[in-house]
Amino acid sequence: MLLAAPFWAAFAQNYDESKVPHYTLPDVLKTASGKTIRSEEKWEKLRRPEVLRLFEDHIYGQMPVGYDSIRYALTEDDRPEMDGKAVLKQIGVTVFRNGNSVQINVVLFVPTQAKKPVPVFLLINNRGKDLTDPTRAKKSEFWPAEMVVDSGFAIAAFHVSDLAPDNKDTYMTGVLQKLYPEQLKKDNGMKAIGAWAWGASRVMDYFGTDKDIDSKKVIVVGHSRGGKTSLWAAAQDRRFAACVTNCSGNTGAALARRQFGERISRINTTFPHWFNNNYKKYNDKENALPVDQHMLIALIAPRPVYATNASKDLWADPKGTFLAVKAAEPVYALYGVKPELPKEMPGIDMPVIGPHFGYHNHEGEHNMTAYDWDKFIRFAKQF
Ligand code: GTR
Repeated sequence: MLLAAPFWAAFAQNYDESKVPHYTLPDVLKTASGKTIRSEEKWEKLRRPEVLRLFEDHIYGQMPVGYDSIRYALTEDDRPEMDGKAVLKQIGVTVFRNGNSVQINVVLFVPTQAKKPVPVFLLINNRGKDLTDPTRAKKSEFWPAEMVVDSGFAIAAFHVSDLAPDNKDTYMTGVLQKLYPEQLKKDNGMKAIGAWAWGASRVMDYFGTDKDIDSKKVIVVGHSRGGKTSLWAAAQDRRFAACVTNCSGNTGAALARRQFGERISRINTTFPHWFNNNYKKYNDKENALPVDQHMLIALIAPRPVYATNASKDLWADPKGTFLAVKAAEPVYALYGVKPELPKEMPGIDMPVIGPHFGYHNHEGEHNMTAYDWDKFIRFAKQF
């Protein structure tokens, strides 16, 4: 008798390097019409827009441009915090379109002593709101505001739930239904991750108006699903000066074709509200994708990118992440950026820090910690 495969068989993950299938990455430098790109100019004019469109159409969805107006209002008066080392600003960024609005709540600490305008780290917070507690009653390594302020940077955060709830049944109740309902009707329309990245760009709009902040030095940071979002935000919005993608794994910084750890079929089943409808076509068909994740990193070129992993987080495929960053190097080379990462993946806790590429695989579990932030700060100090 033939037994039907158990339901979890489709989700069985491979953690065995020897079982990684042979694969060929799509050539980031070859256009759809077969031209090989050899210059920065041709990349920007021909290939970059093409690659961006492929990611929109097949994975993250369209990034809507345009709204009727935007308003920035303090939700609390600015006040000194951290024993006077920082000023706390809390800003409501309200975006209006067709009579509806969405408010993004931004928490921002600006170091008092630093010369203004200051560079800023912006965290896309996908975890508990209390991790970015403005009162500092609760402190966390996930967003170590004191440490970042002490190193002379401002630090900001917003929570993804202001844009789209991280829930398959309610994700559409934020930006999507209120501002861009047409996106919900399209197979290449954005969903939650697109909406979160859109939100990061609206906070970027705000930074452009804040005299304390150097809006040319905004580093967008995300962990895991937030790290998938920080990459997408930096890829499509070139105002972000640099990107940190922490343990972002599948459909983040890790190569899909390795089929190691989490796979597209699994992510699309558990989180059907993250990526567009078209992406579902690639369940168990990684090789049919016209892109792989090295091309997402390439879209950020020549801006610096720091990718991390945790040694016990095989789900997020540390090696596939390193290889994706490596495979983006040819596009950076068009801008005159020499390879900075070694040929082989560096060992555990052997960070390689910039100036254009950062990578480390930290001993431990899937998380973002003070260890990681310490490296991000060192990375950011180089540019
Ligand atoms: C997991 C998911 C990963 C990653 C992670 C997280 O359940 O499979 O892709 O996004 O959640 O965000 O912590």
